[in-house]
Amino acid sequence: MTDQFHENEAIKARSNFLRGTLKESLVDNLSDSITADDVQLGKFHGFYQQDNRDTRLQRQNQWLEPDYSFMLRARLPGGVCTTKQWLQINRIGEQLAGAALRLTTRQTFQYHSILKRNLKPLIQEINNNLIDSLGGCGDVNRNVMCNPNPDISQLHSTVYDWSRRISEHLLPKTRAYHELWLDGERVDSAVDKEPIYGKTYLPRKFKTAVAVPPHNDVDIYTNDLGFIAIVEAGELSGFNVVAGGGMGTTHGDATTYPRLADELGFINPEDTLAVAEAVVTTQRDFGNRVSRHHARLKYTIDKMGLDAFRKEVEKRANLRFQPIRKVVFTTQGDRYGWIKGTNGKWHLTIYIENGRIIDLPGREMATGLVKIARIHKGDFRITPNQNLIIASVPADQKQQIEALIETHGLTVKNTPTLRLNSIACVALPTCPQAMAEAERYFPEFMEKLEAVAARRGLRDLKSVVRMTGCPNGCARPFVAEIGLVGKGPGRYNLLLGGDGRGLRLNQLYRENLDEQEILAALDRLFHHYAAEHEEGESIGDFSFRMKYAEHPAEITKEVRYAK
Ligand code: SRM
Ligand code: SF4
Repeated sequence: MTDQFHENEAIKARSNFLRGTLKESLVDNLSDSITADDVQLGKFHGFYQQDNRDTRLQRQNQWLEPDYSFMLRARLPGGVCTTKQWLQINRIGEQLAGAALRLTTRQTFQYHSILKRNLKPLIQEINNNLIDSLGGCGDVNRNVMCNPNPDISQLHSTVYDWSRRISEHLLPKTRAYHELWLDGERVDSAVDKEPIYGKTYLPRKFKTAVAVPPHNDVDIYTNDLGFIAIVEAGELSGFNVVAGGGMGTTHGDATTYPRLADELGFINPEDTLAVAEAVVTTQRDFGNRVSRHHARLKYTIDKMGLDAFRKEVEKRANLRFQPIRKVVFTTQGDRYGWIKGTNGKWHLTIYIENGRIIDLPGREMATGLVKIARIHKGDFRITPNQNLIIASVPADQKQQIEALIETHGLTVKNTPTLRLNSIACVALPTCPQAMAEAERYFPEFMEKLEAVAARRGLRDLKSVVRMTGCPNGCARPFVAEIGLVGKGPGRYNLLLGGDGRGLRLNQLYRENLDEQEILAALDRLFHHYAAEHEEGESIGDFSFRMKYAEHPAEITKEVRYAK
């Protein structure tokens, strides 16, 4: 290992396949934290060390160590869990985590505010319920997303099976996870090996998703690797493979950018794992291990050139990509309400504000879902937009579930349309990267935005609105029709022009705006849209057609829409 590599490369190399000193760190009673190296290694086991940012300064002034705790992210391919698992996931959270369960934008769940001493019991408990957290985070393939598509359920099970198989295939093979958390037998490092990743794993995180057109709820083009299901005569005939998507950027650094994935070609289903492995190992060998800001696959592809990258993958997978098949995506968010599946079972998508499973006045998400899980005979599916599908409900149980939905206020009837397609990332107080609020502020912001829309006669406006506390882009704001990206406390960059299908990046409209400025800018846009949009034109397409991002100053000064 030369000095020029990023220090994380040395941490991985000397970690003995992700063991580091995690065992010692966990039993060190002098601090609620773990060592800096172990913080990096913990991610591969699914957890992050965090501290409460609300109390950080106060504790610093009192010479106290930060209020440390841990966040654990589970691996849940395709977001599918049984109702039995759901009940256990809740119980474990109540007993061992200090904050409400959180559904994520990648179809899994997170526990926040776990004390160091509770980390191991919590990991053991979720494993007892057949869920693990291996590769939930870290420089490996993360939770594999899959379109939950309840209305074509026969195909869903085939496609879901592929997402599960990809996830299993790309899991780290080290025994460290079993040894450290599940008290598995210690394995000699000489026999531990990583056939796909090697000793230093990947240069950076890696994300894979599987989509079933016409729904792009997984935002397939924002993933490092995407498989788009091609369906012929109701059967899966293969996948269009896309690679090199990613959202993360750094404010003020033009060498970092959001990027949509490029098309590699079509493959037959039996080649799926070989192609996934070939893309991963190409990234392993060609990715940037010096600068983590430039280490994602999107930069590797831009550096190599798409043709060279495709050839390398073909060589490693021992195949030739076939010409890409035509696909049409029509939607980006979730579809709410009851949908009847082809097997006669019913599926209900419910809105979970910011993915936080919490009881609010008139909206008891935690209690209601536990009651449903106790009687429901099908499963639950977490969507890529932090929502939940109560899936495979037999017709004779629909009424009973509907009654619980009504009693606990889980119906979408009273939720404004604009809110149904909007998401915010976690941000403060747990996220160390947050520059501005997101989840905690978003409901208040949306209420104000909904009032602005209503004033312009757009009460039923449908638009993909996404807010993040920083430009890492955890709520995929760069493919939103209206994106708000945290710049500093109370300040956001406003981006416009996504197409509502996840096929076009939006563009920066104006920078560093406070709430009043954002609402005023969007008021002008809404007014302009209400007066001049074409039949069926979305607000994202409208602002793109009107070239808002290219002329922010002129449009802002536009008198016609100023009042
Ligand atoms: Fe994320 C880092 C939360 C989806 C891009 N993300 C983080 C951390 C772990 C902060 C940190 O570095 O310590 C956040 C923890 C906050 C907390 O307290 O929980 C965090 N990311 C989340 C979640 C929970 C947001 C949510 O509201 O649901 C999502 C968990 C997904 C999952 O289940 O695996 C989440 N993160 C995403 C997505 C969306 C996606 O993958 O579809 C992105 C953009 C796509 C991409 O990766 O390009 C995303 N997160 C990042 C980045 C920027 C990566 C980059 O290439 O620059 C970081 C920072 C980093 O990796 O250094 C980050
Ligand atoms: Fe944290 Fe930034 Fe991700 Fe939001 S976008 S969760 S603030 S890293």
